[in-house]
Amino acid sequence: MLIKSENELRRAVEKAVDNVQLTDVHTHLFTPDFGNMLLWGIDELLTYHYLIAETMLHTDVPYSEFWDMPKREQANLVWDTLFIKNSPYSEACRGVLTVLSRLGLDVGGRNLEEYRKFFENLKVEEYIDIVFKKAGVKEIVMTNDPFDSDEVKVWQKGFERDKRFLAALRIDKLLNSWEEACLDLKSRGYDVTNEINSSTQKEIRRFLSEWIDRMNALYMAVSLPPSFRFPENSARSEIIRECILPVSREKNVPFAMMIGVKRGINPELKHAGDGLGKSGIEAVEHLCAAYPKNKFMVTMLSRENQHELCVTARKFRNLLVFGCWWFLNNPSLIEEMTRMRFELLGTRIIAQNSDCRVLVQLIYKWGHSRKIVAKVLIDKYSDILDTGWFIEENEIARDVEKIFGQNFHDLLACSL
Ligand code: RAT
Ligand code: ZN
Repeated sequence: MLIKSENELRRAVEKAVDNVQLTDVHTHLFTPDFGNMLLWGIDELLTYHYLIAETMLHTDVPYSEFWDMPKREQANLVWDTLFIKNSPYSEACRGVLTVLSRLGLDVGGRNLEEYRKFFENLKVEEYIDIVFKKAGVKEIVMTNDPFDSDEVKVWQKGFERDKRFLAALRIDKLLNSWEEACLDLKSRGYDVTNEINSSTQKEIRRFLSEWIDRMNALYMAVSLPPSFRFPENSARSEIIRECILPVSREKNVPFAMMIGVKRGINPELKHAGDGLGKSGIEAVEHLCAAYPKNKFMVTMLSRENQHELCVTARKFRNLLVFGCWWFLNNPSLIEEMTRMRFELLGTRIIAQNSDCRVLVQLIYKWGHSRKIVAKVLIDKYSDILDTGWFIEENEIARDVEKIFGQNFHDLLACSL
């Protein structure tokens, strides 16, 4: 159907964006086979680390006392502090309200015990179906750490995978703490030494290939500090050059870099204590130019890096930018970034990923992002309609499919 008016445009874009069954390329969710690694209840939702960081700004409860509390008490403190003693309009708080509302709970009742009862009456398997359906999510990519002993046990035991859960091999330890990774690999029978000589390189490649096969991992991923440089004289650089890049090419699994995190700027906050910093784009430029047969996915954490990342992504077909990561996953910044990406990269982006740690967050993270992406898309189509260009409804649906997942699958499938 041909779009003939602004009203029809708005309706068509909203329909396409609301209905697209999307691929979430980066989450921290797991299948139920991973036991309590799959977080899903109301107490998990309230103790999301984004909310813990906010809670600790308002209370004088010592950090150590907070960490010693049982989860339910931590959740009570978060609720009381952020939802009762203050208005919950921060993005992370608003997310909880969106979730409660979309699950049909009485948000205005402000009754935490009632919400708890609702979740206690659900089985996790049926809950997965409900959440995927409400969020319009077709499949999600997990973050799978071959250095996490609990996770390793599950993979080694084997399980029948729910097809909606895809895997990504996370290699932070290998690239950010080589000495520790080396000890770990040694204890698991790999013949490695601290010095990264050719036999150690071979063993690291063997380790990566085995885990990619075992998990059927779609890409390898790492989070990197703002100081990340490539090439440079470091263990990280050497492992990337000699191990990651060749395995990535051979196995056809892109190398995803998430650049700009400063781990533990407030160590007392534990996993809620990370910050960010501006990075350089040169490493990405160099990798894409020097390794044209390698596929890269990149997201950067600092707002200041977004423009140069877009410009770099214009130059290299082996680079796909993805998502509005972590501290950028806020409406004002998603809108700004999405606008800039559409203007510089057209339809060739992965507009968003959820980074969910708690299953039910899929509902709000995608609900909120879809609205913003739709709004920006309407503006962009409207600008081209003004020139006399025509647009068909199915062209809008095509574009939306791409930016919500198809571009990811196309990157995996393409030959360079
Ligand atoms: O967004 C988050 O939950 C962070 O804690 C990180 O996990 C980050 O997304 C990452 O993957 O390192
Ligand atoms: Zn993440």
